[in-house]
Amino acid sequence: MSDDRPLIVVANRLPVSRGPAGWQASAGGLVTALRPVMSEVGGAWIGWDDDADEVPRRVDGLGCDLHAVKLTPTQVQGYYHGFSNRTLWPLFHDLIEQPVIDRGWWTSYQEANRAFAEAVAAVIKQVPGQPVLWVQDYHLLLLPQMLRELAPDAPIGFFLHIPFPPPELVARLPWRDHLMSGLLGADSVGFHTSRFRDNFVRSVQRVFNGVTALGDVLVLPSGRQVRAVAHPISIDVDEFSALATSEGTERELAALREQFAGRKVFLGVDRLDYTKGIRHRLQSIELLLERNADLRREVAFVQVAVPSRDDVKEYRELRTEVETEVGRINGRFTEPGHDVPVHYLYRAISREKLAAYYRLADVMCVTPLKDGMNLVAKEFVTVQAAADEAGVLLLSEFCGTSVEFGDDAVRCNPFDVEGLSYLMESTLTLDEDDRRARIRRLAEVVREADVYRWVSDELDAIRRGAERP
Ligand code: GDG
Repeated sequence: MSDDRPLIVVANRLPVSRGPAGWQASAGGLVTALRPVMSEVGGAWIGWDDDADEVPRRVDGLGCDLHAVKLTPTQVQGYYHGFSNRTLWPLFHDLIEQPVIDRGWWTSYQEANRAFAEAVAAVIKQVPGQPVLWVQDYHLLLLPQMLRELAPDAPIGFFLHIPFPPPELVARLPWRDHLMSGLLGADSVGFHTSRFRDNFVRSVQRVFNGVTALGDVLVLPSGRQVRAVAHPISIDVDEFSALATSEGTERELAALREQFAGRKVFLGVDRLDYTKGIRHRLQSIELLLERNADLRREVAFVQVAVPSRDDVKEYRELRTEVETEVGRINGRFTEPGHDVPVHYLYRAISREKLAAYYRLADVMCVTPLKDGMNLVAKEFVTVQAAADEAGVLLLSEFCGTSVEFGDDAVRCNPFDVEGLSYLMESTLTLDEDDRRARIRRLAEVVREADVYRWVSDELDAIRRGAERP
């Protein structure tokens, strides 16, 4: 359906932010994934922004119109900080933190989804023909059904960027029926992996009687059909390959190579989120250095921790814990006259610097406790292969990426802190030719299924789902 129909993407956020130089396209998993596509097919992007009245209609490099949804402070608190980030996020990530059930938040979540639906209705009137509506992520689980009521014949797709949990966890939500009905308003509901898709299908069948699953298709008691599909998200491979050897990246890399000369570099790049396994990773690093006094001068750990949701209590606590652990490791193992073992950057860095770190890394630690996909892993292998580097990817078995990557990544269980520390140690002795060959094969996997493939698979599923008999 990248035919001539306009595409309306609906996501919690608009893909822009306001910096000192004005409005610009912003960074982040979802934005990274959709930007190339929106530039190609055009259309509109609807999302919430604090400064809704000031958001410009167009921003360079996005290729689509922007429409901002206005929410009241109470709605933002309940819908976003509350229900999305403190109820759904922990519940959908296997209870790493305890989800909070709050009726006021649920009211705000419904109101906010309704505000998004009204915004979509207004935009539909402005675009020619029947647009394709593509809803993104856990903030908007109710929206597909609301849109179905507004535009009964519109092709509607939904994609979930985070894991979908097993039915036993969904059952904890007092509003599970509403949420499942919300999703079933779509023609196609997409997930990163078939395990998440199967969890969804089983949850629907547990919540509603009389739903049959025939392959990818769910047949509802009304006879309506909904596709449930698994489409792993990916990256723009050409963009990251070019970035790998760009002038800016080479410049940054030269400085980093000088700074870390003579040391092996372990790298972590994550939003500062409790799902990403940063605490466990640091504990493994502590054990590694405790066991190996010789490594204290020979290895460096760089952790880029991008600030995230710092108005949520659990995230502020996580930051304190991470910073305490970094301080403890450096306090215990820094030797006078030598550099600290752990370099902790609590900020986002430029794309060139990010690519330079990807190239510098001897071992990339992608060790989430649970992650829908994890684009950092895909970016790392792509950048490394493009520059003919020979780093190692240490990859959690609990992220979507590990389903595609198989044994060319060093697979780990991040809950096993001691085991992880031994695996870290073992990566230091891997043969260079073997490492380079693995990186190449992993990069090939990413190239075979890049972000363009993801988008075309998704849009195709929406089109097929919308072909009503
Ligand atoms: C959610 C799901 C799923 C990171 N630090 C910097 C920076 N980044 C960019 C990375 C990457 C993106 O942010 C992070 O994407 P992830 O996929 O790793 O993680 P989430 O943000 O949790 O994304 C996840 C994703 O949605 C897509 O569906 O994979 O499972 O949780 O692109 O490069 N970019 C820059 N500076 C940084 O410091 N410029």
